[in-house]
Amino acid sequence: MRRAALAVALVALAAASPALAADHVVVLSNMRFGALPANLRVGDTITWENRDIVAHTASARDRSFDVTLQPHQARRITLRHAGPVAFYCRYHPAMQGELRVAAR
Ligand SMILES: [Cu+2]
Repeated sequence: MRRAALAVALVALAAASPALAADHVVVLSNMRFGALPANLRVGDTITWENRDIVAHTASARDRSFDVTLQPHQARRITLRHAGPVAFYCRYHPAMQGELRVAAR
């Protein structure tokens, strides 16, 4: 009986241990967002890397993130919420995309 309780406790502990968060990169170049990472999870980070000679932003429509990227600047955000997150560039609204973030 006691051993069963211990086994249950160990399983619960394993389930609560988060897998390591991953770091992802999205490159902005030629006035567009590059390939978007798959398998995003809450707690992961995205580094937005602007390779253009003009400023851009990576702005979530739900306002969960909003970074301004000067030319050749990179900035990192952490994904805080699960679900689809539509985003765009405030300076160039035709630049847009959607992240799909799974719960951890
Ligand atoms: Cu832009």
